Amino acid sequence: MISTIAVSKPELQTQQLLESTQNQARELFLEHGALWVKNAIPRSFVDELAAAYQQIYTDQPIKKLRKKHAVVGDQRFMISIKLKPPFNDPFLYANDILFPMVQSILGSQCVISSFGSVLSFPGAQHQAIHFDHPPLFESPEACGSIPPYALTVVIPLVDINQKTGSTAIWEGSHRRATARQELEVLSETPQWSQASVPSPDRGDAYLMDYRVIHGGMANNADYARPILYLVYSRPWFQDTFNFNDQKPVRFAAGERKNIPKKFRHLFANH
Ligand SMILES: O=C(O)CCC(=O)C(=O)O
Repeated sequence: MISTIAVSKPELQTQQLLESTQNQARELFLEHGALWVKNAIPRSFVDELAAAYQQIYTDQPIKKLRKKHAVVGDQRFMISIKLKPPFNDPFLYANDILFPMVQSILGSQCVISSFGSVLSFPGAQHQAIHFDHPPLFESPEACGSIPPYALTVVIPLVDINQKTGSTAIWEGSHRRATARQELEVLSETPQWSQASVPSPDRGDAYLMDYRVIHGGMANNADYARPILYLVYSRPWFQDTFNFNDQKPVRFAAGERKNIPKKFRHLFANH
């Protein structure tokens, strides 16, 4: 993957990005529509999230998951996370490393559009290649030239490798006026080898512009591949495309009040 950045040990320890790292991250993201951020979150925290996720979601009978959650591919589910510990934590949704990067891209007024996960079970086939949202405007030139309006931060809960499959990303497609035709061709004849493929370890994250062409790859491992995602957007954007049956953000009873006051605006649309 071309667009990659590593958070240094001192940055991770002090939980503060150097201005130069933040600027570099922003430039890379704007150009490529994606960014693989190495060492973004302490692994011990990711392992805590992974253990909770497994118990609450992965270990459920597949029949139950199919009934309650969106099916987004063969043996692949999109599950809105029920916000309660350890998920209801500013360290996750307003992370000191990742959130300033997001704000530098979407503006300081950005909000959380959705908070969920994609769970691919062993044997899941490649997903259909897609945009996360249909183009906002009729004009392809306009769509490619506006600044980002929404982006997804993906936090893998297992190490991602060739076996587990990753998310294949067509870097730069968010800005191409020809992206719609490109997607049509890829939908008929997928060319997975042309895509950029991050292989993040636990603790890494990757960001994707809502306009970038991408698709989840097959899971050929013998264990599930859960990834958490946080979609941030400019405050005016409402994702009516992905969420009609399930809520984009789900609070467990009594949990909303545990959001620190200074972060409540992030949940203003929910
Ligand atoms: O499974 C993945 O890697 C990506 C899933 C995805 O892009 C989606 O469901 O929109």
